[in-house]
Amino acid sequence: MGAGYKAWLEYKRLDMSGERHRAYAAWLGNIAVNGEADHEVIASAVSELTRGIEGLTGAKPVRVSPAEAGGGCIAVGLFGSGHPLIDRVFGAEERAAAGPEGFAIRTDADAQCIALGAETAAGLLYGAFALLRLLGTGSPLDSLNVIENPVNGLRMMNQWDNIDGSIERGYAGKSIFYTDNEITTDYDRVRDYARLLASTGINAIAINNVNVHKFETMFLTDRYLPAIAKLADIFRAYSVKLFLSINYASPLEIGGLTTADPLDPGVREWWKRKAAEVYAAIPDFGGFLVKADSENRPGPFSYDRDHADGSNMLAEALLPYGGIVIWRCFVYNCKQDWRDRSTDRARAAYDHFKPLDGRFMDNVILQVKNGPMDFQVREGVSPLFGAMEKTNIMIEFQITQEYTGQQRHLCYLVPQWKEVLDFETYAQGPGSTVKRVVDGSLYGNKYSGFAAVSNIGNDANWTGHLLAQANLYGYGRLAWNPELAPEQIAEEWIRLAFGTADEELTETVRGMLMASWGIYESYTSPLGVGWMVNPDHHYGPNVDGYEYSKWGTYHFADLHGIGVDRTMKTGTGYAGQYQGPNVDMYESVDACPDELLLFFHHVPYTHVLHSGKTVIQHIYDTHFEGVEQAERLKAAWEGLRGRIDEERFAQVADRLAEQALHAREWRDIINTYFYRKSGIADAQGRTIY
Ligand code: GCV
Repeated sequence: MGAGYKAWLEYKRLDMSGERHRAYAAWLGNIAVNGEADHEVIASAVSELTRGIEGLTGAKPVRVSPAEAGGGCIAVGLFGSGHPLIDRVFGAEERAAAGPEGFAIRTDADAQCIALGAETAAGLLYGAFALLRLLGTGSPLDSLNVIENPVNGLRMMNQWDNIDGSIERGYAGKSIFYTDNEITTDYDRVRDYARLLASTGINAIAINNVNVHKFETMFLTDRYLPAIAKLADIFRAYSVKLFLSINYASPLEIGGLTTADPLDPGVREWWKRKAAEVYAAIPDFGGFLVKADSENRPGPFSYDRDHADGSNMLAEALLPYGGIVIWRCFVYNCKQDWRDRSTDRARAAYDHFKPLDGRFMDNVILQVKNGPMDFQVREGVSPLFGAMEKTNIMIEFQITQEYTGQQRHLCYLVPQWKEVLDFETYAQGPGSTVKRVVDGSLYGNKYSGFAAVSNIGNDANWTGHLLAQANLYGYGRLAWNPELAPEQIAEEWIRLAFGTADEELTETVRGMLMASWGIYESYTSPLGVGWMVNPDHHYGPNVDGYEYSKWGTYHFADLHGIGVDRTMKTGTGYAGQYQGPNVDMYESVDACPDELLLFFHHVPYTHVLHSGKTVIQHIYDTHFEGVEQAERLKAAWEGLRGRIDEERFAQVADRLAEQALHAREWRDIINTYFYRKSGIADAQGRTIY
């Protein structure tokens, strides 16, 4: 097991000589459970508590029955299951307050226990991890009184793993799920991943890439289903439901049919039979995740049908088993002519899906990327959020850092996600934030929630860049509760990963994480315009890399100016897809926030920003500053030498050194490009090549 493998479940020994931690001992000697602890999810909770407490305190708690508990214990039990301590501690009100996946934790001096109660086994598991988080971050135990429920129903992870062991946009090694066209039998690693996910509250996972190729199409057959069922068994013990990405053309490719037309009775029958087979192998199977008519994947368009027809057909097949269809809205023309200025990729998802509102079955959820383009360091928020009153919507984030430094650069993304979630859509007047669309409360949806593309692989520390673990951790925490502050999430991760006691370390790393998104943005593509990366692999600067391509990703820089005119008056009209005051804000070059100026407007280089700087000077300044800040990240980490074990220290030091060097490359290519285009010199006379 390499350094960083345990991630935030490190359970590093607390300094037990301090008063607070000495007081822990009074509570943690026994775990009192009744017979229900044989339930596999409750067993996971108890085993994690045992493992965690042993690591943190050095003393392994003993599992006892409630009758044997004596003075001082953790009592773990379901409400109403006859556990005397749980019955005694939690009254009707608390029981009612902790919903299906929620939990209650209370220290009760009279009952001499810390009681952890829940309505369901999943709730107990989340409560166990919450209690361990409290211990690991040094909270006092003598007056705990916590009731928590997840805000979002679905809290999902999307793996873009392929059966050959590769991972699309994976930056942390190979897949932990597949090798050489077979499903892994390294169940320990999968179990440890399930533990990491469950510890942050994740409750669903799609285990294969949304681009479903030849062999993955066969996941729905006997060739793979039994092995997939074994993975489902592992995740089930951590209350994580398994989903599969499916190939829309499966009836053709593995079914021997001549069509995949969603209205063809034979096709519908085929999917029903498939659903029956999948549920026979995995009775609690979650459902299908579908990328259709997107980036050359097959879909209903081939048959002149729309996305409601396509998704409803699958939903009908899954309905008898309680399964759901998660249908992605990343649908756009990827064979655009760059000469055509009227087509705007940013418009595409809204244009395709908004007219279908009200036509989707109840067990269909549309999965919408946070922005209308593709996980850029900065882009607008997708205007689809709030636009579909009668449709279940979930949000898709990208934890893997495809466009944000590929886990070679530090980029803590929680602040970005938080900004998106807090975005005001005005769909139902003020207060209609994105987070209320995706938690289902704005329109009272049956299904809703979060999905994100995972950033893990088989690297020893899971994420390649050790500090990128904070994104994985933070995603789960935010899906559980979008009100959490990015600083708090960062601090939790640091204390859990490195140990709670070192304040200087905590402060330094928190500062690095919090500054990192801004730093990355400052030396890469400016003012929301996006891209400027090398084609295909998307790493490193290439200003015109996507300028004359078919992908719809342009900046339109010439000698006069730069930016995409997305206004209604003179541009693509995209600004009009927003609602309420957002329309005017984005339509107006004066009201548009600086950071999105070039996303919405084409302006001269001499245009003056709200900051008082011209666009060109902003580009130069941010790129020079960004490199200095990247150097400072490196220096800040260097200051922690000796406070962290050598291996983990070195892992991060290497990446930060690479980042600082690579930031120069970005700076010089971007600055030189715009100097050559505009002919305008840097006001500070710094070197531009
Ligand atoms: C899985 C972008 C990525 C692709 C990805 C796609 C998607 O285009 O570059 O790798 O495909 O998004 O989200 O479907």
